[in-house]
Amino acid sequence: MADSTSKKSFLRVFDGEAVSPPPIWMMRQAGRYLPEYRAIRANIPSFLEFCYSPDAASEVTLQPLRRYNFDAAIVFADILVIPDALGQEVAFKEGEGPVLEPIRTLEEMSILDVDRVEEALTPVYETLKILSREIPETTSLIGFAGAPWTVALYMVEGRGKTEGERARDWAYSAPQEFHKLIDILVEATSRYLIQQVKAGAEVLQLFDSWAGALSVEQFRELVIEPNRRIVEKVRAACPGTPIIGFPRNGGVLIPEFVEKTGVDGVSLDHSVPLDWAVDNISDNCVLQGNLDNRLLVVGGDAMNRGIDTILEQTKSRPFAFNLGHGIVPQTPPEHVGQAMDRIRGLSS
Ligand code: 1CP
Repeated sequence: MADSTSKKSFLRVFDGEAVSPPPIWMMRQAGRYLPEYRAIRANIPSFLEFCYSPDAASEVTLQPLRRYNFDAAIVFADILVIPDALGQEVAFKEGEGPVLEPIRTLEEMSILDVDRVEEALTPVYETLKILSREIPETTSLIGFAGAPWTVALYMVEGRGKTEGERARDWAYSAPQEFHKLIDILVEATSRYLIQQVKAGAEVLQLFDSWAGALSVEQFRELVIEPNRRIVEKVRAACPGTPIIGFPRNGGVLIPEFVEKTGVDGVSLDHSVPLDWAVDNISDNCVLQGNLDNRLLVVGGDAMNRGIDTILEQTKSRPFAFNLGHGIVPQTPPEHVGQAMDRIRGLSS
């Protein structure tokens, strides 16, 4: 008979267990800091095509697992596959990041077709199926999507490196119009996540990377409520699949986010004091985070101190180790291995 320790450690935290050492994965654990990623990326000119190539996408998902033995793998894809699947023009330009044909009126919104999404994203489900067969049996498989506000920001602005000013203005000046866009995204994202679970995703994460750009009122309306609706829809179809929210830079509104959305876990950015999170976020919610990604660039004593503080502050709670935001390309790969050893108590 299976005892609790035979279950994957990342899944055990969602059963309420304070696993020690905690399970570890890192946002953007696949990516440009790894030379073996850059080698594959160099052969595929279009980033979206890369996301839609199950062999290449599964290979780069596996690369960091071979080096570091993470407890979870996150499927290689991007949050902007949703606007692409809805019919918006999306491209990734070298040195510039994502570029989209902006949607700023109801008429421009009318090109979006929710009914295309599930089928258009079949390659991502294929990647998940390959990964379910190929990841080690102790490793959990994570599926993901961007949360509606964060995806809408890129759809409206047409590019990254903004604070979502146009999107926020639109949401204030014509809330009914903006809510139409959010409704489309709630539906498309829910269907996409449900298909990911059917293809083998064991845990889901919703990235709301730009949650912290909003006022309190807009945070409730554009972050909490859409995340809540997605959790409700996905849970109805896939009961038992843990869902992690990531309202990045949500600050003091994070406990309210957890309570109202009903997420099973919350990923915390590096500005959140973990002792405060332990005291203020419901015990039923797994905490995840929140090492500053700059500490992985710097390494050494500063990194070790950051790790030790996190472990100390979370030892009584079901917790998964992660960063406050994704690994940056300048990160020396050996620092990631040193961090893993430190977290697992394999170095002094
Ligand atoms: O040139 C390259 O190789 C492209 C770099 C890259 C990568 C590796 C992009 C472009 N996306 C990804 C993969 C990716 N994106 C993953 C894969 C799995 C993993 O973590 O290993 C995930 C989960 C994402 C999610 C994502 N994409 C988010 C949410 C998380 C976050 O970082 O805040 C966001 C905001 C994006 C948009 C995006 N995609 C790529 C870039 C450069 C950006 C950011 C654009 C910007 O705002 O400047």
